[in-house]
Amino acid sequence: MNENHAEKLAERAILCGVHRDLPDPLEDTTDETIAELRELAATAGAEVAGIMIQNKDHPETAAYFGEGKLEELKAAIADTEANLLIFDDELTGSQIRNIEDITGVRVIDRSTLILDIFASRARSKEGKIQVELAQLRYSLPRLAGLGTQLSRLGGGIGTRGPGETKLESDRRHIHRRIEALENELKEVERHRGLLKSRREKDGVVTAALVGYTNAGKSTLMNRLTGSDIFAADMLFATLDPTVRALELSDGRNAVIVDTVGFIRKLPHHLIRAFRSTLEEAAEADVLLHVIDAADPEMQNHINVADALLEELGCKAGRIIAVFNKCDAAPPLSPRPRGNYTDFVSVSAATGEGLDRLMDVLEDALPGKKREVSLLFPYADSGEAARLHDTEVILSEDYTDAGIKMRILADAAVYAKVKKWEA
Ligand SMILES: Nc1nc2c(ncn2[C@@H]2O[C@H](COP(=O)(O)OP(=O)(O)OP(=O)(O)O)[C@@H](O)[C@H]2O)c(=O)[nH]1
Ligand SMILES: [Mg+2]
Repeated sequence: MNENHAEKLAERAILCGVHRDLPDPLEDTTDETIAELRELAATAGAEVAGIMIQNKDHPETAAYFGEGKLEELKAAIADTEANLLIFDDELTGSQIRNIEDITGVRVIDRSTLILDIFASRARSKEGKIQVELAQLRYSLPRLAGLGTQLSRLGGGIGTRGPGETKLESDRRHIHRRIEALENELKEVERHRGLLKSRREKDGVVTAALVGYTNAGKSTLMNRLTGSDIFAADMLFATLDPTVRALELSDGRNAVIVDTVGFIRKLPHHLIRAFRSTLEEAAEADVLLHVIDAADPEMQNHINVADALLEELGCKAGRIIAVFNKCDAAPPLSPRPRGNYTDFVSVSAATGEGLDRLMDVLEDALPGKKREVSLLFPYADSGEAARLHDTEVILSEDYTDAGIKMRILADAAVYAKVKKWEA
């Protein structure tokens, strides 16, 4: 395909939303969700040709906008040569069909767009199954409206996934496919469960990075573990959970999990499909909730992440708020509201604050070992020798008074050797 051809095919989108007149102006986040929709569109490769907002309590049942607004929309499409409409709220099948009939332009909604981005990002078998499941469950109640889209082949937004397998409008076929995918997913989850219980048995402690998309989770993970995970200024750069070994100063075995980012209005089919992946993160011993402190929307992002973690039944003992990008952020005052026990300011980019983050994290992870000085009289030298088999010995001296030792001990070991503490 030559460049001109590609240019002609490029998606030119008009973003559409409803501005609700809410009593509390702070609750009205239309501007922000539209700004985010713009970023989502860009991430999916569409050019934004215009924005159309109607002031209204609720979208209309028939075609989302009222009649007058639809006329305006048609004029805007003609003016801008837009070939795609992206709606900020989930549409029903009949809304999609009606708007497409009226405007003659393809219609998708925020959820389809997010699912589409996820489809292009999924690399692992599990990720691919999860995204396809979410797409199928999303399309089922909308088959009437999506009929033309599902049969459409091609690389455009909203056409990846089920469309490529030509599912057409056969509901039974989709139900069968959903069932098959669910079974496959169970098998993959079982395997992951085995790996997880193996880690538990080996006494490996886990920390998980969670937080709004683009907060800097992967950048931080790379910094802390010296690895090379894809990090980029785009939404949902990470989709598949990645586990890396994390070195702790007391030699405990630890891993850190990087995971998919959160976003406002995350399609609930997607949450359902990704539940087990997200729950694995939520079940870590400690959560690092990474927050982009340089984003003016910081407080809203914290609220969205907290709500999602609650919905996932987050079981982590400790949540540490990691205010990232402090190199580019104003000072944190007042202290942001949120569900966290400790907080640290860092810059994953410059490395500032990372030593303190590691200190706080090491304290929060279970089984923290600390240095203990011991003195064993020679009569107890058998006890001293036994420590060599299981513990980290920092130094050992044979003195007149007995064997002097410095060891790293967790709480259980400390209880056993306390009586020889020097
Ligand atoms: N200025 C600054 N930029 C940062 C910092 N940390 C990360 N970034 C940038 O923020 C953007 C997003 O970083 P990622 O690490 O991909 O963010 P993420 O949270 O993994 O995002 P998703 O995987 O999409 O959920 C990238 O462009 C990073 O370079 C920081 O401390 N300071
Ligand atoms: Mg990432």
